[in-house]
Amino acid sequence: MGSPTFVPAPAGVTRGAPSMPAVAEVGVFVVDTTLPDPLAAPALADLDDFYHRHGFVVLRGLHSTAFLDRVERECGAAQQAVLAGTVSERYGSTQYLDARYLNRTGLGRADLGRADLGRAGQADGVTGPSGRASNGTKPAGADTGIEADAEAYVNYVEHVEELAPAVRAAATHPLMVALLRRLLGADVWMSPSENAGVVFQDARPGRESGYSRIGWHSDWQAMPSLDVWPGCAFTLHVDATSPANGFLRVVPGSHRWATPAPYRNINNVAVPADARPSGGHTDAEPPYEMPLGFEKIPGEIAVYAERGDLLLHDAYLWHSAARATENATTRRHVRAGYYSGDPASYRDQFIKNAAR
Ligand SMILES: O=C(O)CCC(=O)C(=O)O
Ligand SMILES: [Fe+2]
Repeated sequence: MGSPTFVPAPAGVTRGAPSMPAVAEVGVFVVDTTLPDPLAAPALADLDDFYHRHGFVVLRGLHSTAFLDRVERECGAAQQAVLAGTVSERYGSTQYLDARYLNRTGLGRADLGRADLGRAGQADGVTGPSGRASNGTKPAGADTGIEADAEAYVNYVEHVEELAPAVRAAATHPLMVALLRRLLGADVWMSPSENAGVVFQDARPGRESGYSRIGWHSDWQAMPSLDVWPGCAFTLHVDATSPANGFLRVVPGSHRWATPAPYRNINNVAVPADARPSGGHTDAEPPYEMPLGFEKIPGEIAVYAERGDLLLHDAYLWHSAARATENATTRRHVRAGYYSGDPASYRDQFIKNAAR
C-alpha cells in the first residue's frame, strides 16, 4: 500500500501532518488568542462560510486551562448550593427534566429547585417522594434506603452566571460576542439573566438521572411565538464529549429548512396559536419530518468536543444528544442563547419540544 495522499483540508476541517493518515475534525476552528486580532487570523477565514452553510462551528482555544478550571469549580459549587438548598429555588430546574423522572419522583412545579436531583448508582424507583430524602436535606442512610456513599447531584443549574462569575465572563467574552456579531449582525443580545440566562447542564446516564439525553429539536421550536430570531446557542464544554459520556448529533444544513413549530411533539405539549408556523433561514420544506425521538437522520453527524471547546450552533439547526454508554460519566457544559431579533418581543416561553 502506498502512503496516503495529502489532500488539502476543506474549510473547517483540521487534520494531522501531511505524512499522516488524515484526521478530520469537521467544523473545528482553532483560535490563537495571542494574536493582535485573533478573529482576523487566516485559520478562521472560512469560519463564517462554514457556519452559514452548515449551521454550526466549534471554536477551539478560546479559554485558558486555568479559566476552564474556574468554570468547572464555580459550576460545581453552584450545583452543590442548589442541592443543599442554600440558594434560591430559581436556580434549580424542573422545566427541563425528563417527564418520566418527574413522574417517578412525584415532583412538580411546587418543588422547583431541588427536583432536578439524582443520586448516582441508585436503583430506579428509589428516588421518590421519599426521595425528598435524596435532595440533600437529610443525610443518606439506612432509613432512606440510599447508599451512604452515593453521590447526589442536580442535572441543571439555571441562571448559573449569577452564581458563577467565570460563567458570566465566558458568556460575555469579547471575542465570542465579536464573532456572534459577525455571524448574526451587530445587535446580538443574550437571553436575559432574569429569564433563561445561562444554564449549566450535567448530563449523566442512569435511571436516577433527570437528564441523560435529548431528542431531535431545534431551539427555535421552544420559543416559536417570539420574534427574537435568528439566534445562536453557545455551548462551552466543561467535559470533552465522546460515545462514553454522550455527544451532540446535528444535521448540517437543517438550519436552512423551514422547520414547523412542534405541533406534533412527543410531550403532547400544546403549541400556542400565535406560534410562527415555521422557523428556518429559507422557505425550503425539510426533506423529511423531524423525528419525534432519537431516530437516525440521513446526513446527521456527531459533533465531538474537547474540554474548553465553544460550540456555536444556529437556533434553527436540528440537533439531539446521545446518552452515554459508560455509567460513571458526566457530560457538563454551560449553554445560552444569543438573539438578533427584537429584544422587546422577548418573554418567557418554553415549549417542551424534545424527547428526553
Ligand atoms: O445536551 C446537549 O448537548 C444539548 C442540549 C440542548 O440541545 C438544549 O438544551 O437545547
Ligand atoms: Fe437544543
